[in-house]
Amino acid sequence: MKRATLHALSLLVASALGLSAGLSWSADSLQDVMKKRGLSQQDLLAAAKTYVPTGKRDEFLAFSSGGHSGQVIVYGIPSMRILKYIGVFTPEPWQGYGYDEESKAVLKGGWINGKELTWGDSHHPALSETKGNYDGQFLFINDKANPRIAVIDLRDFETKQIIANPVFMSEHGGAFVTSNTEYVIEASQYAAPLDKKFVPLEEFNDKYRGGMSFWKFDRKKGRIDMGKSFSFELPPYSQDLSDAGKGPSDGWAFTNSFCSERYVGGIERGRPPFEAGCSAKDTDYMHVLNWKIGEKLVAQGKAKTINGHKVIPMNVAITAGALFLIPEPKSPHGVDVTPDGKFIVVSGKLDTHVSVYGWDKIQAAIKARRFEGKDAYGIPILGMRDTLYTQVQVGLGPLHTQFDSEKCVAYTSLYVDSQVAKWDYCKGKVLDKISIHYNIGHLMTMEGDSASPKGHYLVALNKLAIDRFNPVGPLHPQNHQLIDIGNDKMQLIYDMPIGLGEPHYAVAIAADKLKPGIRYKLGTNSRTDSKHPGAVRGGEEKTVKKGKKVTVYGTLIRSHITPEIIDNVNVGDEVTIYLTNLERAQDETHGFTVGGFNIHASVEPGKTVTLKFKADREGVFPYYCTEFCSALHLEMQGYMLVKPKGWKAGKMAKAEAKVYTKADYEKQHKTNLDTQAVIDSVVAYITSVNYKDFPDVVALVDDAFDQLSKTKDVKIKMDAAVKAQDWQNATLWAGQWWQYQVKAADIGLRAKTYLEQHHAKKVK
Ligand code: K7E
Ligand code: CUA
Repeated sequence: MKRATLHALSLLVASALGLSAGLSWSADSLQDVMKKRGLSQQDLLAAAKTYVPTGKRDEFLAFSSGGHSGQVIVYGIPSMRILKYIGVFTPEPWQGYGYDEESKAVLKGGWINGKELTWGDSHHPALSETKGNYDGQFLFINDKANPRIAVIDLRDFETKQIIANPVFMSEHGGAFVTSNTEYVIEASQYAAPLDKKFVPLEEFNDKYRGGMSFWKFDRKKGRIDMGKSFSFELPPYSQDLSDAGKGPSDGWAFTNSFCSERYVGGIERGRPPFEAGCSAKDTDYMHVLNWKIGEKLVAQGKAKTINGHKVIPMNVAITAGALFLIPEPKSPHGVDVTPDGKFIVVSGKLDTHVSVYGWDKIQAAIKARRFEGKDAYGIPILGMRDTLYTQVQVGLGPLHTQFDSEKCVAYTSLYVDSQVAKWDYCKGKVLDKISIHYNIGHLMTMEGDSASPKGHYLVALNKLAIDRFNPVGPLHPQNHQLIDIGNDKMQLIYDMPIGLGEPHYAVAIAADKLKPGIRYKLGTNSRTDSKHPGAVRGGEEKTVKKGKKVTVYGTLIRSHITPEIIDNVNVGDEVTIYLTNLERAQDETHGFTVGGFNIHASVEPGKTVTLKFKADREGVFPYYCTEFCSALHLEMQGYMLVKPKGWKAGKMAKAEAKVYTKADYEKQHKTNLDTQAVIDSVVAYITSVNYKDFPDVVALVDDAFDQLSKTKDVKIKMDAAVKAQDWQNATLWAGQWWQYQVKAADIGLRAKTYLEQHHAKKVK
């Protein structure tokens, strides 16, 4: 212990004085490395395009669906480095998501029928938009299996809300946002009765329904307002993906369908399976809906209420001119509105074409009431010939389309061909194709579904990886491939394995549009964005016992938890622990757990969390900080003692004998003075340069002085012990003084290194 202490100090001194081990550079030339690793010029070019040197950052941030993991994966482009998994529909222990009370409340919002759900089949993330452009404020994502939508705030990358759809049994066409994020769109998938009651399949056509929900987003609160939301009732056609209109088509929404045959299966009864019955016709229907009219219909009281949710009946929407159908070929998947809002691109999975519908043509047909008929529910059908602008043969199994910064240029994924087609929707011709590995689903260009796509890169989200990576068992990693689209010819530049399946869609935003915070206002409940009633400041910590309820108001700061002992708990008591992280410093997160109770919190600077559990058994329960936050992190610990029934304090042995002498105190005191000299030298350096020009360093210096300021109180206690010749406490308080010094020195050195690396200039 003492030797380790000295060693740590000598390291501090050495690094303060700028001493470092001699650097030895590898003598490899680029040619050597190429030869050794079998790399081509092309490989090198790809590496140079994707490599992000240490300390540098990515140009774009991608938010990928985590698929069945129910999470969102955040990674940088072009480096493809994973930055974070955001817990959304699934508990995520590192972030304490699902293990503290605040996040449990968020997850509870997504319970269905009182049933806890701990996973989701997340498909489509959507970034909030202003005038059709990404604004970097919020992210939404859907859950196909349990029809739900989640709201993530990009100020802290935390999930704030999960809502369950009250009228759908499954969904797929979410999350998509309208041009100013007025609404988050969610379309159903497999039809079912909207009231969620039992109806035999024989009554499928009459009683089963699809729908499209419009979730009102309150941007100020950063939450969906379910009370101001509504849905359109739709035929049981297996609605699929959706998109919102933009520019000239703003106010409208589109969703397609893949089983307008209304087939109900029954392979075990000798009937042809769903796949045959649902792909019998040559065309399905694109649904064209007007949500602005929908809003008015709801305001006029023309919606029904089903399960507490406003639903606009089909006949009401038809009469109001808010609902139309257009035939689309054949079992389509994606429906994507072009950046200018003038065209709608539909890909038929079983067709080799993408079909481009002209918005002006659709509008003209609606205006002239030029319908080719009505469907079985009385919805007017616009003619394909009247509305189609062009069809382009792109290849086998077209699924999804994204757009380039270059006008009229689009990219469509070809599932069967395992290719991406680059094509021009104005001229109606294919420009280039590239093979991917393998069986691509979605694809993503930078801000590629917004009103102003940025070009540069495309990511292919492939369904199969097959032979791409080191084998890790029969379940293979997912494969996201990065493609350079900055030139006429597409170039594949990176394979990125993802160990979480199955990501369906992803969205990428220019990194400089995101401005996440680094700390919360002290005492914040991050899941409600409000002041936490359990928050306390340093010095206000307390433990309150009322009957069988023990409530701890605690704090965390390098490197101690207050309180360190919780000893008023009896078996059967309900324990609530509030913890506030008092840190202001960047990245100084503390974690917390008491073993055996399935609780965990990640407490970022300023945050307050609640942990709750029943002390259902007697014993000694260590608790500790779970993030390696500082040199004395392991010592950031405590004990909760749970007494058995009827336990009475008897005669107890003294826990610790007095072991320290005057000599121990003097030795520690001298160490402190030496350390102070190191700190002074670092401070002298920092103040001798223009450190105030570096906000990061200013924050570090503030933090270091904050740590040092705590020594004042400690020194008073130490001096009192010295005066009383209590060498035990004098030595321990001297040790605590040194702890604060070490933390301050640690931060100070980080600041000094930063300044040296950024060539800070001497000031007078
Ligand atoms: Cu094509 Cu759910 Cu968007 Cu999968 S979906 S690929
Ligand atoms: Cu705080 Cu480890």
